[in-house]
Amino acid sequence: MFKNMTIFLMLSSLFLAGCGGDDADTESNQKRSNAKIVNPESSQPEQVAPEEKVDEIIDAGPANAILWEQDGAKMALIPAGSFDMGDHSADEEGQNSERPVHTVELDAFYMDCYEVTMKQWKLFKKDEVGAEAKEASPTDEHPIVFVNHKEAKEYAAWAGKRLPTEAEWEYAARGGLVGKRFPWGDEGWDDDKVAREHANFDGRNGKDKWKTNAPVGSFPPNGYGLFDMAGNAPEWVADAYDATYYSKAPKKNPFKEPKGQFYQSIARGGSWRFNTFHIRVANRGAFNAWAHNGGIGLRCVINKRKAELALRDKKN
Ligand SMILES: [Ca+2]
Ligand SMILES: [Ca+2]
Repeated sequence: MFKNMTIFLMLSSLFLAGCGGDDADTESNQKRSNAKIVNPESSQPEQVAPEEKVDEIIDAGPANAILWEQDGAKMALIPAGSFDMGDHSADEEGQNSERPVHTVELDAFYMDCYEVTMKQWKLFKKDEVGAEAKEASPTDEHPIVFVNHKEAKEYAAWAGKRLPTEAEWEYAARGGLVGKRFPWGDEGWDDDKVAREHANFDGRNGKDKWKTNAPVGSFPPNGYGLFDMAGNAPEWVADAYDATYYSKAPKKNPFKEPKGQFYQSIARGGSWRFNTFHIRVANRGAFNAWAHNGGIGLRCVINKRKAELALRDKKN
């Protein structure tokens, strides 16, 4: 109990310090806080004493995270930084569109720890889930799939968030590893036994028991506390697809803005329907933005500063 309280006080200070100087680290401010710090690696919130519940601090792990009230999503902090985007393999195993490898700099953001679930989608659109989605995702804990790009953006806007840029998605999926093939490392390419310990993709074996989607979070998270960045639901990103974008993208916060209605966007992370080639972190899947037949889902992000301002506004 004493230990829990100590951890809670330390984390309250940490989080509130990031919200600006007018959030003095006082007990009253903490009690009005809407910030919820959670451990993205723990599937169940830790049992906490009543006085700690008042402050809505649940738990904390190595990655700072918040609970986003509108859709109840746990979101992990992805720190500002730079990374090398694209296919790093010496023998160019990926597609031409994944090269050249280029350095990208990104601002900090929060990302949903899990793919958006059927349960969350139903909060947004009551009873509007298609038959194909229900078949691929039989319970509320499975990811929503078979949404088009417009619907994915509408969900993100409803939740007060946005889709990640393609660069943000890949940076987050790498989980702090440098130049690796998958979110967990390089292993699992020649023999997919290792990959099955980490991801749900085509076929079943080992920890991968699913023919279609698995409930979100059925495999270990990556280094940033994000689940299912390889496999399970493929995930829409915000950008329009451009096969040559990597040779001309700006270094800082790159984003290829879609124009009009009939553009192609990109799904990342591969899926339950495809093999290990598609669950590589560098893999880019181009899909018609208006189509539902890609079996694609989503997860959302929000800029760090924006999230902190939103949480502070709720307090006032
Ligand atoms: Ca499978
Ligand atoms: Ca996924």
